[in-house]
Amino acid sequence: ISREFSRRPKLSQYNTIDDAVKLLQEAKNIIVLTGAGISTSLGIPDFRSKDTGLYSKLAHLGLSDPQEVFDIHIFREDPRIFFSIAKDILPTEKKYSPTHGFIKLLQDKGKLLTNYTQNIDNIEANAGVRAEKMVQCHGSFATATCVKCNFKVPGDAIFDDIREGKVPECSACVESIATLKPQGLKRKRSSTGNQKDRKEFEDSSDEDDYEIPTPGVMKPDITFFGEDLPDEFGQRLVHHDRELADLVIVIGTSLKVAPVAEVPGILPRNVPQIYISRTPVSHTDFDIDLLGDSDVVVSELCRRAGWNLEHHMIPADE
Ligand code: CNA
Repeated sequence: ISREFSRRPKLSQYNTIDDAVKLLQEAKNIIVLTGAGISTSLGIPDFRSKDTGLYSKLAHLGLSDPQEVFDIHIFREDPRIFFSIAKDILPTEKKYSPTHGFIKLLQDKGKLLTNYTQNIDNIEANAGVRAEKMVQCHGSFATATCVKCNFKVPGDAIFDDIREGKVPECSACVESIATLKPQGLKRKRSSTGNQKDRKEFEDSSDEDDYEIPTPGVMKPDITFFGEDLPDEFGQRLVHHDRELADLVIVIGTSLKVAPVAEVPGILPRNVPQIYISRTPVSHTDFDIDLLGDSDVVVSELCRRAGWNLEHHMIPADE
C-alpha cells in the first residue's frame, strides 16, 4: 500500500454540508474509516487529544514516546506497562455513540460498503454493525492469545484481570506447569549429566533446585506497533473495495498511524472524501471538512437528509 500512496487533489465541486448530504443520499457503496474520536463521547480516551488523550496521561510511565505503550517489543519486555493503561480503553458496558449508530444506519440503508475501524474497543458490534461489514484494522479486545503457547481465549476471559490492572496469565500454561513431573523440569544449576547427578536430581525434594517455567502472558489480539495488520485489511481494500467505493467518510481519527493513514491516498481520485473530526488534518486533503463533535455532525447530516438517527444521546429537539 505504501508504494501507491500519494496526496490526492481536492474535487472542487464539493464544498458545503449540503454537498455532503447530497453525496450521502446518492452514494451506494460508502467506505467509513473511523478512529478513537468516535468513542470519546462514551468516556473512552483517544490517543492524541490534548489533556484527555491517553498520551497526555503517560508521563509517569517513563517512556520516551507514548506510542511505546503499544510497541510489541516493549510489551514482550514488560507487559505491565500496557496493562497499566489497558483498562482505560476497555468498554465497561454494551453502549455505543450516535456516530456508531450512524454507521449502522448506513448499513440499514444498504449504503455501507465497509467500516474500516482503527478502534479496538469493538463498540461497532454493540451498535449492530455486522462483522462482514467491518474490518478491525488494528484487531480488538474480542479475543486474546498466549504469547508463549498461542492458546486463544474469548477476550472477556481476561477482562477482570485487565480491569484490575493485572497481567493476565495463560490458563493453558498454568495447567501444563501444574501437571509437570519433576523429570520434566530443568535443573537450575548446570549438571555434568552423569549418573550421580541425575540420581540427585530425581531424589531432590527441594523446589529451589528446579527452574519452574512461568506461564505465558495473554495478549489481547490488538495490533501493536511492530506487528502486521490483519491480511483482510489490504486484501479487501485493494482487491475489492477500491473498485466499488463511491464515497469515503473519515471520522474521528488524526490519520497518523500507517498504513491506515494511507487509505485516502490509494482510493481513486474521483471518489469524493469527507472528513469529520474535531481537529483538521494538514497532511491529507479532503473535499469537505466537517469539523466538530462527530455525534453532532452526523446528527445534523441525518437531519438534513431526512434520515431518522435515533439515539438517547441526541436530544429529541435537536
Ligand atoms: P487519535 O490520534 O487520538 O485521533 C483522534 C482524533 O479524533 C483527533 O483528531 C481528535 O481531535 C478527534 N476527536 C476526539 N474526540 C472527538 C469527537 N467526539 N468528535 C470528533 N472528533 C473527535 O486516534 P486515532 O484513532 O487517529 O489513532 C489510531 C489509534 C488509536 C489506533 O491504533 C487505535 O487502536 C487507537 N485507540 C483506539 C481507541 C478505541 O478503540 N476506542 C482508544 C484509544 C486509542
